[in-house]
Amino acid sequence: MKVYYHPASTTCRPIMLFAAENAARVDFELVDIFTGVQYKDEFLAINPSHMVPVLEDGDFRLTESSAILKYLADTIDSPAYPKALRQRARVNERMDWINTQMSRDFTYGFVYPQVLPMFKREDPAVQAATLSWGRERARGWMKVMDTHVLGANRYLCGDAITIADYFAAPFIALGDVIRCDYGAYPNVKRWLTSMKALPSWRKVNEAIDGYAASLEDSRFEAL
Ligand SMILES: N[C@@H](CCC(=O)N[C@@H](CS)C(=O)NCC(=O)O)C(=O)O
Repeated sequence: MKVYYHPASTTCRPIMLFAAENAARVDFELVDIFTGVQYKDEFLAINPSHMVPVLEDGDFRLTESSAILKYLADTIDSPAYPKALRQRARVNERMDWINTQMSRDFTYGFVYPQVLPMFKREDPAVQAATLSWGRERARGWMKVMDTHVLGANRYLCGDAITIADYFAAPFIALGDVIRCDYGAYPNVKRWLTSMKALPSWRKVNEAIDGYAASLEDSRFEAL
């Protein structure tokens, strides 16, 4: 099984983390998205949406990090993607929530416009409005995550780690780049600390941690 990836990509790191923690046999092939190779015909034939990750298993090709994680978990029969209908539905629910609620506002609406040039709005007024909108909505989702999604639970779906946790952690940890400390969200902070304690976390995240370090003189708005 092969996964086209980039080590700094927030949508690739959940797959890298899950594979590393579960000894899944995956060959990772670098696509250097910072050089624009994803727009060349060769890669567009692999993914017309010009994005990583992309999984290849024989002649089967799959895009979308959430779908890839589920496929990978099932190929190794992982308990992190339970088979029981309601447990599985809960994992799917959490992953969709991270993808379409939290990530849309926190990642794409608040963090990326501050740290990735291609997401930064040229007009300062538009940039300020984007960040203000993203921050307010992200604060709301953090509160929901803290109080209702996690609450006293150890992980996003209860007391056992699932692929929802592998999926969510790199998105939430992006707050480190803009120096969010999550003090206002103690359950989120506790959960993220436990995810960061996974043996593979540091290695999987070294590219993004290096990028964060390169921005240490920059000023950011945090939550
Ligand atoms: N919805 C996709 C998003 C993937 C995505 O945003 N990939 C980014 C890296 S994090 C990418 O490849 N960007 C290159 C581009 O847009 O040209 C998923 O979850 O897999």
